[in-house]
Amino acid sequence: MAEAAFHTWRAGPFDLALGRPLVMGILNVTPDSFSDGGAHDRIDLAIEHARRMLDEGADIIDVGGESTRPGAAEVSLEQEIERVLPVLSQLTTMGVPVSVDTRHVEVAEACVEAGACIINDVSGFRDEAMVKLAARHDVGVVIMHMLGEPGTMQADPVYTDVVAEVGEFLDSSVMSLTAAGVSRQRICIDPGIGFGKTLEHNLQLLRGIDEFATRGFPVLIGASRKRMIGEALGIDDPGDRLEGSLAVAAWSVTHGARIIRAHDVRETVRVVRMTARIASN
Ligand code: HH2
Repeated sequence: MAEAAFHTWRAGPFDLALGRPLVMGILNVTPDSFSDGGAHDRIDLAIEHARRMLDEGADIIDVGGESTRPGAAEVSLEQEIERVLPVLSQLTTMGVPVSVDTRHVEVAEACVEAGACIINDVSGFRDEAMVKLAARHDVGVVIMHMLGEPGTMQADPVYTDVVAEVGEFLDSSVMSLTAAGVSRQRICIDPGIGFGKTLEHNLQLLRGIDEFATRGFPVLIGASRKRMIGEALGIDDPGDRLEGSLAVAAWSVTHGARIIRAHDVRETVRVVRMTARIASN
């Protein structure tokens, strides 16, 4: 197992220990996310689900109000804020690390002001305003790679060397964040499984995790229930992709990933803890 260069990931008031892999529980407060759309789009249901994930061992709750699957409905900024803010505010008062999954600076800003300790930006801090926001606050950041935009990203994605190209993108985002004043201890990188990638690209990225990990930042992998698993195993129903998701989680932590973003927290926590235990020789 590759060594994490940092022992902790700094995220606002939290120093998240990276001695064991962390699990980020997914809380989509959307009507149309690809696997759990509509399941938690009422505040009470969302909080109940977050509590369940925390009981099951989630280290971070990732709240998102916009589905980024291709074909998802457009959401206005006001709508996205209306969806995430009440849930996120309530969770932050519980003293748990909460990240906001958004590519919109206005949403990120409202959530950081309400206590979100991580900005999880699936567009990888391409927006200078998002970089400046991160620099103004002491939050953790997840830089994720996405090819193009959600609506069109799966239309024939092409790379010459996907691991190298995704790595170059992440490096350049790291540079703009650190140049703006974000300390390296606050940065986490994510190759963006399924974001403008074919099945083969996703497999290559998973084979390349060690290479991302050698950059010295914690690596996050989010493959939970994704289409790549459906394609690899011939399973259409995202709810039936648990075993494939767990296989990716075990592979990822073995190869140096430190954070796994997951829908099925109980099972994922058990798998990553067991895998890490075997590796901790
Ligand atoms: N994947 C999704 C959303 N946010 N963030 C990071 N850092 N990494 C990921 O791989 C990632 C992410 C997409 O999955 P999901 O939230 O389950 O679906 P949807 O976009 O349909 O809401």
